[in-house]
Amino acid sequence: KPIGVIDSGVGGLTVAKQIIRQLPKEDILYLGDTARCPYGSRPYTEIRDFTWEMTNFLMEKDIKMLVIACNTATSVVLNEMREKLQIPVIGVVRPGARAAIKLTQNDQIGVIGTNATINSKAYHSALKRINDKVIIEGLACPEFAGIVENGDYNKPEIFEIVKHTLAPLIDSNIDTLILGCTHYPLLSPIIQKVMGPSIQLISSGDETALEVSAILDQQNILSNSEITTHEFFTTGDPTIFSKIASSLFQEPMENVKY
Ligand code: DGN
Repeated sequence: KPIGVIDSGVGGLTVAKQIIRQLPKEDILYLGDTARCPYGSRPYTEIRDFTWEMTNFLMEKDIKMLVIACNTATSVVLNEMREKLQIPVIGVVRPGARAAIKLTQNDQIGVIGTNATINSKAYHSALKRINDKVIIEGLACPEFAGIVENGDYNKPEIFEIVKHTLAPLIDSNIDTLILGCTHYPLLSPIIQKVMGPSIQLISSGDETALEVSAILDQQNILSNSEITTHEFFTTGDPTIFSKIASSLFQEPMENVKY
């Protein structure tokens, strides 16, 4: 049975990539709700309903585990999904928080994400639960996910938008910055340039994949298959989705289904 991965769009591909890298014998079923992305500035009830719709689509395809590869959806519905679903469910917030705590030297951590993620204080709670002395600077960057979904984020004006948005963090004392939206790793060269080389950027993909592996192992449902399938579905335009996926995976991804 496959591992299900959902996101509001292409952002969760940054997590799927790490799962595929760390668990090459697993089948993956990915769904991105590109048609309704971004989720980040929508009311919680809508984020909740949309996330359930995506989940039900994958549940009908009989997944063995669900990865909510979207910080916004994780912040709003992770607990509810865990209660209601009979399969293991993980989000990306706790893994991201754990990775940041491992790396910070001065216990001052920045978090960027959508309005919903930042307002939910999900990272705040996750970080404080691990280390209550940590100082957290949260900043919503509502424009970033849309920039990524449009696919051409290498235009010069994007650099200016990123610089302007991150200005409040540039002069802060953080030494680590959590990319608290799975779309943002696609902007990481630009974010790194804006923040400077001394700031460590954290994407939750790696740590999330580690957690997926640990849970499958614990439940004894790791796959051993030599032949795997990775299927990608989008509710939006498969052409743009394939273009972004191909550049991220550095291989042609033509089997994106609508
Ligand atoms: N990729 C999603 C996240 O991690 O929060 C959100 C993108 C969006 O819908 N704005």
